[in-house]
Amino acid sequence: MEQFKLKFKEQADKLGGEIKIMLQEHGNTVIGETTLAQIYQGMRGMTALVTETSLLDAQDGIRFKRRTIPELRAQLPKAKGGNEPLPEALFYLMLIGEIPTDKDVENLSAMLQRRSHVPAYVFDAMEALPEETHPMTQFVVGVMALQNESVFAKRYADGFNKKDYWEATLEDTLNLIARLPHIAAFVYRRKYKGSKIVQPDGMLDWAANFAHMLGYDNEEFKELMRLYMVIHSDHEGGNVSAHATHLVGSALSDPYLSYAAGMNGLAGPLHGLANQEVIKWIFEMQKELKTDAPTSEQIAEYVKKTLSEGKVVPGYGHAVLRQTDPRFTAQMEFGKKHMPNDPLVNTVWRIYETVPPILQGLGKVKNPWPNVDAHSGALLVHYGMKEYEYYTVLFAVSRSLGVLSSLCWDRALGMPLERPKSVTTAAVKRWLNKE
Ligand code: NMX
Ligand code: MLT
Repeated sequence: MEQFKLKFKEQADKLGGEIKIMLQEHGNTVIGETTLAQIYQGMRGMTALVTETSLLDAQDGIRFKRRTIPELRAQLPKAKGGNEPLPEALFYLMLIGEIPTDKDVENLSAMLQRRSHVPAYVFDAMEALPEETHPMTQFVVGVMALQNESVFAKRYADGFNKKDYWEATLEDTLNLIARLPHIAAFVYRRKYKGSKIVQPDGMLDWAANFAHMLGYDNEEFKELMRLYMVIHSDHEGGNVSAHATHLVGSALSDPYLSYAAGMNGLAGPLHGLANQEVIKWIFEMQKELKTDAPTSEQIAEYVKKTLSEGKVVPGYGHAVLRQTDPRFTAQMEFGKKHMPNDPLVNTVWRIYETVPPILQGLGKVKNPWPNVDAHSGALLVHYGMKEYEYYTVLFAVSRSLGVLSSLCWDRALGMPLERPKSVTTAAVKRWLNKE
């Protein structure tokens, strides 16, 4: 068995042993209370899940093994000549729990390269869809077609021991992560570039090769992809895509089925699709105001119009965060370094100065600050990727690193079927003696 798998198993056995003892000693400890409002209002603030890969703090943002986004950018290994962290290194950190060496990352990149072949029938399945089909739908159809390759599903059908679930899950995870950039690039090239497919370059790291297959060989764009793939990878377990992947996986649906379920959640406009909504909203504003560089006053008026139409301002607000998302800040830093004078990027920064006080003034928005989606599109447009309907596919490729690592932990720790209790409002009334 590969060293990487053995290392993960060692970590999982250690943690599994600790959890067993913890539950024997403290299994009945009460860690919180649930209010009636919480079960009607999206379970905000209700601790109900265990996710090992990352932890979100309302002020500091996401941490991976206690490391913030700026710390990851400083500490994770980089590509030769690059400054941004390699996503393979973060994947290693989420599974093995330590910062890998350059050699570890090289081995992981090579392992992914070896597993990256996508069978032709997957592309045929995607080609059967009308070209105008949303890129996220085409992408998920590709993932679902690839499910035929699931090692977990085959071994389960043959009847395998539950002690081996983790290994088949990790096997599928590595294969799927290796192949997703090919499926994603195929969607882009098919829909927007007349199906002119770009062959992979086996010498490149995972994110750079993805950029190359998309047709972007600019070194700066490759750096952007490395950063993008790191910062979008995981956001603890309660967000829609992570939670959906975990929930579906708890039925022992294999990683292909579970990941596809999660990505259907990512495709919603309050979640990952917000990144396309942000750019669409800015383009519409520019068109209406007939300027590429709207002033703060013009932006404020446009925001008020958006709100008066009963719409949300995309890219702003968050269910848990209560500060500017450090993933937004990381992208802003990238913009300041590589494109300080880009008019669209400058508009994003002007929106950042303008929107929070307006949302604050509504008195109901719990977090008026920008999230990750407020910035990503403008950086992509700078390098020529204007097809905003495609953006969530990039998010989905990145998110595979987090949600699939989590699924490996779920199976290695023997996590059970998830099945919370639900009630009817009539039952609630009976609790309250109102009926
Ligand atoms: N623009 C206008 N209204 C907002 C916004 C916003 N950006 N954010 C929250 N509100 C409203 C929200 O719709 C709700 O109104 P009502 O009571 O009339 O239904 C009220 O403020 C309270 O909502 P919160 O408790 O602050 O937010 P909640 O936790 O329910 O929702 C989001 C979080 C992220 C769904 C919400 O802030 C939103 O819709 N933002 C815009 C969409 C977006 O950027 N999503 C991307 C999230 C990041 N991601 O990648 O997943
Ligand atoms: C995410 O990255 O998943 C989003 O910020 C949404 C969330 O954390 O709820």
